[in-house]
Amino acid sequence: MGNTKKQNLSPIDRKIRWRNWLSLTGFTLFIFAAIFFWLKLKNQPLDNDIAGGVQIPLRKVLNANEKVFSKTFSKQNLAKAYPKSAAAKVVRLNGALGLMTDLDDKNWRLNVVRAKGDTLKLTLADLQKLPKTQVIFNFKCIEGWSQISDWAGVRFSDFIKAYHLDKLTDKKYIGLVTPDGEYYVGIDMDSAMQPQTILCYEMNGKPLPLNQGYPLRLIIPVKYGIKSLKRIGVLSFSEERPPDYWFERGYDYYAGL
Ligand SMILES: Nc1nc2c(c(=O)[nH]1)N[C@H]1C(S)=C(S)[C@@H](COP(=O)(O)O)O[C@H]1N2
Ligand SMILES: [Mo]
Repeated sequence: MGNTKKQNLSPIDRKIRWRNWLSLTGFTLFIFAAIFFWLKLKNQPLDNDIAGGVQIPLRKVLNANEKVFSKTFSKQNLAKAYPKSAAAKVVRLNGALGLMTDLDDKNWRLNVVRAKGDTLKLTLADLQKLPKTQVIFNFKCIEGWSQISDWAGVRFSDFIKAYHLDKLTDKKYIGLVTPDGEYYVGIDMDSAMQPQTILCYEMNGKPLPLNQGYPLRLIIPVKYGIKSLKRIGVLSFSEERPPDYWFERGYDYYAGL
């Protein structure tokens, strides 16, 4: 009987049967292969150096992913760098809030508030002993001008490491204030720790001019100029947004580019 059935099959029916057989076999093979690879992966050694270790082949994939994402993140977050030849010789000047009183050069210190009643007092020489980083970028003011300029100082993140302030970077913000308290800004920690943010003491390879922030200013290329506070007196760390001069006057707190 079966024979007659087979003979009676039309070419179309045969094709359907053949296809059914093929897909069923293919699917079975796929399941076996999946089980095989899963068992193989399960028996791979763990990367035991970390808590909640995963199999080494999986870790390799995770590492590759991480590389891609950290690269795209930091690229997005990096201000364009320029060659020295592009930097202005005559650097624009803007804003003198907090610079109106005479600077007491001898007694100036960078006051780093580690906790209430615990303030680290640093001289300019202390900061100059740390590795120097040069930053040449397009400085942008919210008033509408921009200019490529050349600055140097110690990376904020290098300064943090050198003075063992790492724990304080768990806080959300840093606050900067001029010695007279007239100008003040708040900056989110991620931007402060970005590798182009410097505690700056040089412009075009020379000490900062008085009106551009001598002895120490912030240079933060991922923000508008308002955040690059000149003549830093006090640096503090906080979970809440520190007061910000231009935020109080209606500008965006973040002031990112
Ligand atoms: N102490 C202080 N820092 C300041 C300002 C200010 O008025 N006082 N103005 C800000 C603004 S709006 C800009 S654009 C830059 C200008 O820096 P420059 O004078 O070196 O060009 O400084 C910023 N830092
Ligand atoms: Mo500005």
